[in-house]
Amino acid sequence: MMKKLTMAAALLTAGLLVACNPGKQEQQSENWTRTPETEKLLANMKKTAAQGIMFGHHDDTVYGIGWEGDEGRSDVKSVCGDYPAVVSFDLGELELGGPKNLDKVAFDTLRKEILKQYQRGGMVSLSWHVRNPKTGGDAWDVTDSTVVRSILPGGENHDKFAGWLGSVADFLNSLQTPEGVKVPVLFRPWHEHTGSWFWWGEKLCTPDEYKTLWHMTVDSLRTHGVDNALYAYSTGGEPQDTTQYLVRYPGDDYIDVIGFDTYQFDKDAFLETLNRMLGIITTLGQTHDKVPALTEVGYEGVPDAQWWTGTLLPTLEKYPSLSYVLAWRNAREKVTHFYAPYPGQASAADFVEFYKNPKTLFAADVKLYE
Ligand code: BMA
Repeated sequence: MMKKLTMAAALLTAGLLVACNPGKQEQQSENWTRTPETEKLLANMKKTAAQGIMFGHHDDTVYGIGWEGDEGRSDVKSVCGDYPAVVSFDLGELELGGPKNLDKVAFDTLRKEILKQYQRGGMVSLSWHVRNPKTGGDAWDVTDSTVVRSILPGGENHDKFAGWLGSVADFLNSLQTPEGVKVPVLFRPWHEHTGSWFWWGEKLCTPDEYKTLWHMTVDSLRTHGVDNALYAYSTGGEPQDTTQYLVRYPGDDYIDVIGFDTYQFDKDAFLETLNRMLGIITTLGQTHDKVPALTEVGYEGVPDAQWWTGTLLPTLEKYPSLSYVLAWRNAREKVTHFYAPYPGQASAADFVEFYKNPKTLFAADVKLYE
């Protein structure tokens, strides 16, 4: 009930602000602040770009190829000697209230690992492969194209979804050091929405519905006192230009990081997408004062032994304002599904060269909260 009322209050405020201030439609929530550490993170993400590009890896410290839950272990560290500067985790199924996420990692473990990454001076990004609130299926259930509408204000699943946002807020608010400092995170929900494989994807909702989904999400978290989050908007590789990239952009007041996700299948197509999209986010990063990042990338199984220094790095180097690049997970339960090397893997030696390059930054190279 509490959640319902808070949500209603936030949306009412949002509506009033838009009504009184039609020229500034984007500014729907006010009276929110960021913790000093969160401000530092944002400022340092911009600053470190001048030094180089931070390397990131999803689920890096919770499992890898042939191991799970070993204290301090990381496939990336086992190969090059340092942790990634960015570690990402997923909040999928937090909304169900169980102890583990969709990839069977305990939320208590995530909380501890997020704190450790903060103590290293590195950053944490959180995605949310949230279940389908209408059908009960997973994030990839696209059988119903009215799901987003159903959770917006007035929709039949609005109250249920408000509760789900409340559980995300509780988790983000619970990320604290023993001294009570809230750990800043980059929250990256509603990603790859320019494709249609998630229930919030392009063919599953209108641009207005998608933007309202974002406004509702961020306004709700802010209303719940989340002041330790930055927000990332990340498309797939579909947009052809800056105009297309911005079709569903929720507005500068809601977004801090602009990125995209793309994977290599065919090399030429991958390089074309990478260059086109990096050009788009570089331009928009400047004109909108946002931090550009390659929020997910990879070549499954990294079968090209020179991929890191032969394909990825030479392209990234052409876009010096880029903050970070993040490789997807090394699945311990699906051993061909990995995106970073592990000792003995075909691209491991090349990854060490990538690590040694002065333009790549790992955990020991960054101090994001000072
Ligand atoms: C996908 C795959 C899935 C996983 C999901 C969320 O890309 O890795 O196996 O469940 O991400 O992490």
